[in-house]
Amino acid sequence: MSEFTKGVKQSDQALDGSNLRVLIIHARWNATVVDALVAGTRESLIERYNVKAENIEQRDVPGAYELPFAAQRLISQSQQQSSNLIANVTDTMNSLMDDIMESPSGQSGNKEGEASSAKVGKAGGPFDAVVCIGVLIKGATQHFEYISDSVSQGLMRVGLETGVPVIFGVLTCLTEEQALERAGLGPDKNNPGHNHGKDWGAAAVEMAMLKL
Ligand code: DLZ
Repeated sequence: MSEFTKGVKQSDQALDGSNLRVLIIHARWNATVVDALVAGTRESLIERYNVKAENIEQRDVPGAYELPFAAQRLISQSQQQSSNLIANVTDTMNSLMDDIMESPSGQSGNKEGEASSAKVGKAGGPFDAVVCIGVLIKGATQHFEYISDSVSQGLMRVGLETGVPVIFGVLTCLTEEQALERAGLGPDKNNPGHNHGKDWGAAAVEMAMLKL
């Protein structure tokens, strides 16, 4: 018998996601399967990799086709908000310094700087990784091919263009049964299949922490 086992081998690195901010975007098409995949992703992020629940943002879009656009827009917004916050804090620090330099005792009664610094937390920071989740099931027309192709290319492009890892959490299945099995919802209660969302959570943490 072959020793080959299909699937991803776990990373040898010790991965601690406790300081990461992760965005999950999911489609509303094929919701039963998508919901199970989202749950698998969250479970892996939180329970296996210690990502804090409050550092996971979740958004939904109509269908898988919308995932690349949503990822691009939400990543850009989070990066923009974060630069605005840094600019505000820098301004406040500068005016505090001016205050201190101008005051005869060399002290400032202004507590504004403290308050602003406290706002620079993970809650408002840029996303370290994005997991895009959808389920495409082949129908009688060419829709499946067009959407699968656009979504896979689009998500890769968003990741490369923004510098934020975008995880391809899109199942492209020929049948509903295939989709259910890949979300751990197969008909065999003893072996319902592997929930791929768990691998996507792991991939998000590993790619967010990628460094030399
Ligand atoms: C139109 C369509 C079809 C036929 N199939 C799916 C599918 O299996 N999974 C999915 O996530 N979305 C599907 N959609 C919707 C498109 O992704 C998209 O939402 C619409 O074409 C509007 O742009």
